[in-house]
Amino acid sequence: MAIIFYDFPMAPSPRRARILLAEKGIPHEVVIVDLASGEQRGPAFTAINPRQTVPVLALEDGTMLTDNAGIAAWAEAAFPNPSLMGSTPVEKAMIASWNARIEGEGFLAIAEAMRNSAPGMKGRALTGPVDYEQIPELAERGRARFAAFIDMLDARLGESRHVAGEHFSLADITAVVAVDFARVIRVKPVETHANIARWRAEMAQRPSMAV
Ligand SMILES: N[C@@H](CCC(=O)N[C@@H](CS)C(=O)NCC(=O)O)C(=O)O
Repeated sequence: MAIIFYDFPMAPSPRRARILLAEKGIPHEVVIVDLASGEQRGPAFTAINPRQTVPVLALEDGTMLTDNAGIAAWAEAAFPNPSLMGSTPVEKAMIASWNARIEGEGFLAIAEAMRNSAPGMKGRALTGPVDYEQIPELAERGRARFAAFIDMLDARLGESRHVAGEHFSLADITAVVAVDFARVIRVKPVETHANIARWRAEMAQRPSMAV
């Protein structure tokens, strides 16, 4: 039985896992879950992931990895080369720290801004089986948080070649997806922040970034 990757090409979270799988060269089959038509909320996919989100990676032994955190931890342990989560104790710590920060301050800020304002997300301000109403103030706060995040990331990339240090890592993958995802709130950091533009152009050289 092959490893199966449950994906949706337009969505940012599965893109993170897609890039990771490509960087590590992990063979897998792809099943598209159509988020546009709500397939993630139907009984078939809910049986696979009760949280009703992608990405999911179904391993050969039947284990379901139902988020990026689990997929990255498994991939790094099962396919250690190339290492994307650090080799030394300090590298591992820096990458974990930057990855969490990009998720919390970057990714979630965009999601907060988008899901609390888009008409199509009415009643769906959070992912998952429970419906939550939009809170317009959270959309506003998300935009402000993302602006502060981008200034911080640009300053960081002014002092460091990659997000978490000298080497390419999982933190760069998360940051690329967050920076690109900002288009949904009509923000283009590569046009306003020179260090992000330099780093994003370098990232574009990696074939994985096109998947
Ligand atoms: N923490 C999860 C988040 C996954 C997530 O939010 N995925 C979104 C797509 S980007 C989703 O499945 N949304 C379904 C929905 O909106 O109902 C991860 O990174 O693995």
